[in-house]
Amino acid sequence: TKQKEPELPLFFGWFLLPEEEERIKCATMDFLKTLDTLEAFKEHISEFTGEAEKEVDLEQYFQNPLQLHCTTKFCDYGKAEGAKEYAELQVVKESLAKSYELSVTALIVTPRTFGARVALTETQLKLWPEGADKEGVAPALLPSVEALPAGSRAHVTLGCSAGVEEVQTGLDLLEILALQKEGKEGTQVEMDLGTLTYLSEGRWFLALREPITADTTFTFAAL
Ligand code: 2AM
Repeated sequence: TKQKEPELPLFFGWFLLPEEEERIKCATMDFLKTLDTLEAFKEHISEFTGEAEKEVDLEQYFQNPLQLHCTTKFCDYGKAEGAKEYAELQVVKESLAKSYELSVTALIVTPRTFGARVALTETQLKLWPEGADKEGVAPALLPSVEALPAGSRAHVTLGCSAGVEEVQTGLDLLEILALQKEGKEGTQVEMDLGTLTYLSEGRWFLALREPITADTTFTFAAL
């Protein structure tokens, strides 16, 4: 008889502690509330609604994920490429259940996703799988993504619009970073939290003046 393989989780990542989750949700919701009242945002409202003039309540527009986290490796219970290798890495095994402080340096909003960019430290980058940044990236975007520093895709999904899967947040973030690198920034607005930049097709990037930190635990989710 075949020996049973050890089971692999859905994904590994840094999970925000419950009290941190509440704090981050409140701060980021306040930003959404302000964003949809800005004239600059209203000018591009049709990219969210499909119609000019129509209003959008961004707090309703994005559905909240169950538990805030920053995915390191999506394993899909072992079906994803490199899942087993990742789970067996010494650094992964040693890091399970350990505490990490994540630093959120920017927020992104697109018609599909709402997310927080995470700036990984050298230590945290050791848990970032090689090649993770470019996984599932459209061929046209690959060269720009390959030119970005490792870990550029690291993020916390804060919400997705109806019918959009969470994996989209990282892809939206990479697209924004690539556009920035090409100097394709549009309108800029100074906000209390930082500088908001428009990057065409309903994409917005808020560079935070002060990073928002969050205490997390590195672990896996089986659900
Ligand atoms: P996220 O990290 O952008 O939020 C479970 O589905 C988790 O794994 C989600 O948090 C999701 O997106 C992430 N995820 C799902 N599919 C993925 C993929 N193909 N590549 C990377 N991450 C993925």
